[in-house]
Amino acid sequence: MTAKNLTRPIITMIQHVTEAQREFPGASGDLSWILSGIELATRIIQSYVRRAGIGNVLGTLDGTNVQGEVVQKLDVVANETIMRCLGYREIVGIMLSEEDDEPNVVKSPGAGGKYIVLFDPLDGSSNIDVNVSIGTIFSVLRCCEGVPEAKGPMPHILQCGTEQVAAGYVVYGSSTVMVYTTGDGVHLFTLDPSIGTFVLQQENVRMPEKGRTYSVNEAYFATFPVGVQKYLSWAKTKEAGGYGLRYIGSLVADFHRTLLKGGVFLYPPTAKNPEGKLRLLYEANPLAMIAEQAGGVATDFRGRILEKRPEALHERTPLLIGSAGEVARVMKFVS
Ligand code: P6P
Repeated sequence: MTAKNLTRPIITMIQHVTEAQREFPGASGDLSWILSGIELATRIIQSYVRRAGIGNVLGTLDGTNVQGEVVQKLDVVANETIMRCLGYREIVGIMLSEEDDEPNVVKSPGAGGKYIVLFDPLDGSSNIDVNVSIGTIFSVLRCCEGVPEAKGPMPHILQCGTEQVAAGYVVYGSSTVMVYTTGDGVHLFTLDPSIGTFVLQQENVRMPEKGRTYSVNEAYFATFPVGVQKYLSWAKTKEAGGYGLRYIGSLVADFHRTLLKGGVFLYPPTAKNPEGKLRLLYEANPLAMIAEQAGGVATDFRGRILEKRPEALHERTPLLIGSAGEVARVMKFVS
C-alpha cells in the first residue's frame, strides 16, 4: 500500500522549536520552554488586541512609562501577560521590559535563573486606537557564568546582541504572525484562530538582497545626517530607477515588510532623538539578529548593531536595517 499523498504537514511553533533543539545534542529543552511561554503570552495579547475597541483596553492610563511615553492600557495588559507567562518558568532569571524602569529579577543566576528575556510588550502602541498593526518584540540571553551575585543583574543584561540565543517578534496585523530565530535560520508562523495555534508557514526566510523601498519618517529630514539626506534625495531621482516610500510608524510592521519584500528601514539620529529613537536591547538587537539570520544587515550608521556594547538598560540607537545591497548603498552616501 503506498503512503497516502499527504498534504502539507501542520507544524506548530513549539513542535518546530523542539525539533530544532534535537539538532543540538545536550540541549536541555530550556529554550523551547521559554519560547513556549512567549508564544502563550502573544496568543493572549492578540486576543486583547483583536477586541481592543470592545474590551475596554483602548485609551491611555494616567502617567507615563520610563520612556516618558503616555501608557496605553493595552501596553499594561501586554506587559503583565508576558510577566505572568514567563515569570513562573523556573529557568527564567531576569526580565527586562520597555515598560518598566528596572529589570524584574525573578530568580538570581546563582539560584538557578538561567535566562534573561528582554521585550517590548507592545511596540507601536500609539497606533492602537487607530487600528494600525502593532507588535511584540523579544530577545533571549543566557545569564553570564561566574559573575558574583553582588554585581546584581546588570552585567547579565548588558551583553552584546551577538550573545542572543533567540530573538523574534509577533506582528498583530491582518493576521497574527510570529517570526523567530535561535541562530539557525528565520522561521515564520501564522496564528490559526480556529485552533488558537501558531502554524509554520515558511522556514529559513531570506531577506531579498535588494529592494527599492525605503522606510523612514521624512518629517525629520531637515535634521537627518547629511549623508542620509543625500541618499533620500538620490532615491527620488529618475537615475535611482523608481523607489517607493513605505512608513507605517510601527517598527515591527515596517521591519516585517522589509524582511519579506526587501529595502531598508531607517531611524537615523535627529535633533529630537540625537541617539535615534529605538531601543538597543529589546528592539534593535532582536531585529538585527533576525535580519542577519535572513541574509540582511543591521547597523547604527557606524558599526554592526549586534556588536554594540550596551551601557544602559533603555539606551537608544540609530538603526539602519534591511537588504544587504541597499544598506551598503545607504552607507556609501553616509560614509
Ligand atoms: P516616529 C512607535 O512609537 C515606535 O517606537 C516604533 O514602533 C516606530 O518605528 C517609531 O516609534 C516611529 O517613530 O518618530 O516616526 O513616530
